[in-house]
Amino acid sequence: MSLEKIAQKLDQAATTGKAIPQFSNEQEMSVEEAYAVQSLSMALRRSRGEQPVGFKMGLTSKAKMKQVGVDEVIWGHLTDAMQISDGDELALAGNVHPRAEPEIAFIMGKTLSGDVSAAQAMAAVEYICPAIEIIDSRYANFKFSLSDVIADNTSASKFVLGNRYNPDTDISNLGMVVEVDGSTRAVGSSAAILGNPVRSLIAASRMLAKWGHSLKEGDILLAGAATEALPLSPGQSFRTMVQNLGHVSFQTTS
Ligand code: OOG
Ligand code: MG
Repeated sequence: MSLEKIAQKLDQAATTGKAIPQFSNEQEMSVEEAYAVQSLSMALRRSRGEQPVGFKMGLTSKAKMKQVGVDEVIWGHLTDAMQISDGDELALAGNVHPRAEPEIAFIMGKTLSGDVSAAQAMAAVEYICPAIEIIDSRYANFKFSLSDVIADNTSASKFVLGNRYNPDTDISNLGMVVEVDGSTRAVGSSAAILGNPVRSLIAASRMLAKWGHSLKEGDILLAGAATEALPLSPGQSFRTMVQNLGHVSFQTTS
């Protein structure tokens, strides 16, 4: 199957909510080819009017790597159509098998590209926010190889940002709690994200440059989940609290 055809199949699965078999069962796909598919599927989203708003890092914590059985850091694209407002409702119809996970987001104030130090990375950040990512693998049973998940835009579906905070807040080891309908369902620390979420920002700068992208003023970067993702069902209230950064939430409907 051509890379263009793979991008179309993934796009169709994402727009219809119907799972497809993972491509790695049928054919070899290199990481380079997988990022090319990701880029082709972004072109399809852009042709429908979606605007890029930044990037996401994935599999930056051991909990996430273990949950999906892939142990390499990956990145994907975010668009305006993926963002929902803090406290909003999210209809689950049209999704395959959505899950949600607690994250921290960076909002860039300046361009950041290539190999950078932690100080350079943080100097380019305008705000940090507590965040939730809603992921939805387009592959049956949420099963995929490294190349499969990259081609699938790293399972990106939706995201929610909480209030913006000044980046001089120390984010290296903040407690993170996930509540579903008021009950604690997962607990972690921002230190689970590559030891410090700043390392995810540094990795993004380096990895994006390799593929001809950079973080620009106003771009959002999701640093990756600190705990495993939790499956969603209709009628839930999903909330993440990050120590010193308040909370962010959304409600599911059918
Ligand atoms: C891949 C996306 C991983 C994260 O925060 O680790 C990710 C997946 O789990 O389906 O977004
Ligand atoms: Mg994520």
